[in-house]
Amino acid sequence: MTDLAAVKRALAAQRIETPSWAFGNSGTRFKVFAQEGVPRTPEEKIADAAVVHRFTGVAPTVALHIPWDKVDDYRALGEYAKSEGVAIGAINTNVFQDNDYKLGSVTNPDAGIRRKATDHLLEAIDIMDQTGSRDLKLWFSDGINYPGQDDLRLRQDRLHAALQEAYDRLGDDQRFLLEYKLFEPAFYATDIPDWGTSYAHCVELGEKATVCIDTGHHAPGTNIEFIVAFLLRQGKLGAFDFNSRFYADDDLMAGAADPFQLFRIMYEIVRGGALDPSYGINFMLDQCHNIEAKIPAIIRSVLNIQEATAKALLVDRDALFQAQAEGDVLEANAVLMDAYNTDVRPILAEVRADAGLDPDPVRAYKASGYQEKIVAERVGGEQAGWGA
Ligand code: LRH
Ligand code: MN
Ligand code: MN
Repeated sequence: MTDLAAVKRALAAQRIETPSWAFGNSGTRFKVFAQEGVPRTPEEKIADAAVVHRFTGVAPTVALHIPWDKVDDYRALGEYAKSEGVAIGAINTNVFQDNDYKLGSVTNPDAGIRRKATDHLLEAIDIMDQTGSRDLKLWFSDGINYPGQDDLRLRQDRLHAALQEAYDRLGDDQRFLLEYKLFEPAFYATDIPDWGTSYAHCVELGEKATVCIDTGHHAPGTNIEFIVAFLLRQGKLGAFDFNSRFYADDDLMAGAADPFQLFRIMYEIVRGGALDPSYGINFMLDQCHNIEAKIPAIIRSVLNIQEATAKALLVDRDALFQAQAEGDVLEANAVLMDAYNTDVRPILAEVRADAGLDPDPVRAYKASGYQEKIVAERVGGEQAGWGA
């Protein structure tokens, strides 16, 4: 039997981090459909993130992407976030939009360009010192398009050297989230293509280096919950970038394409005792809303993750373990599916009501007048960075 009060407590304690870039205009390489009222400054992105937190109660931090969110005074930006009721979360590096990085950033054959890229990582850690951020999220677009273009093994050596230098600069309470991605923009070989490569570099670096799983960064059909279970067992899972995909790195709303997969992932999190913020996993969103309104799409993503989590918490684990131990294949599967097929929206509505929130955050946002206010006040929104 599941303890409903414990389920509600776990849901109330859950935390999800929103990405600053998801509030701005973004698009595909074909077209950016600009929307009215999108943020023009990092402050306005933070203000929108604060609105998501106000309506959901579980999104108190917002990740920044540098230089998309470059400001003169990061301490002041942190203070501003605080005044809005949120805090600055992970700092994301960007070594993928400069002409110098055509042949790679930290794995570039040119030592001068590697220096420039590594300096950016160090600069990001300086920013973390000012914002009080714990997490530095690293994703490298580095790779090659043709066999023979560069030496696969040397590129790993260069990657390690840059990571080690940045790792040595981390403060006591800071850590790496090392993200991987199968392909794009490199098409033949990516330098960190999968969790195994990221994991191996993290092990080589030490305990402050952990893997970040972006759910859109795998080959179709990859069993992501297996990766979650494996990394948790090794103590090397640091974060998620949640989003949905139908084809490649689609960056759609979390839980939109495959809510069952999200449930299976969250079940492994619950099973591993890793849901509570004290465990240290950063549950982030990494999405781009190309045709849908930004703030309600992010609220919807938060709700989808909450629903997957609620279902995972409802799994009768005693019954599941018993069926597994008895080799009762059908019963074990049925126990899991019972939880998945439960309508958890009433439980979440209660959790919100208990926290003094509207049980329906999307509806409450629409009724709040905030969208009309930003459309009226903000003229000439900026692009999130993609395609900028
Ligand atoms: C790369 C990625 C990475 C970047 C973000 C904007 O595809 O997932 O996390 O920082 O997109
Ligand atoms: Mn990502
Ligand atoms: Mn991505």
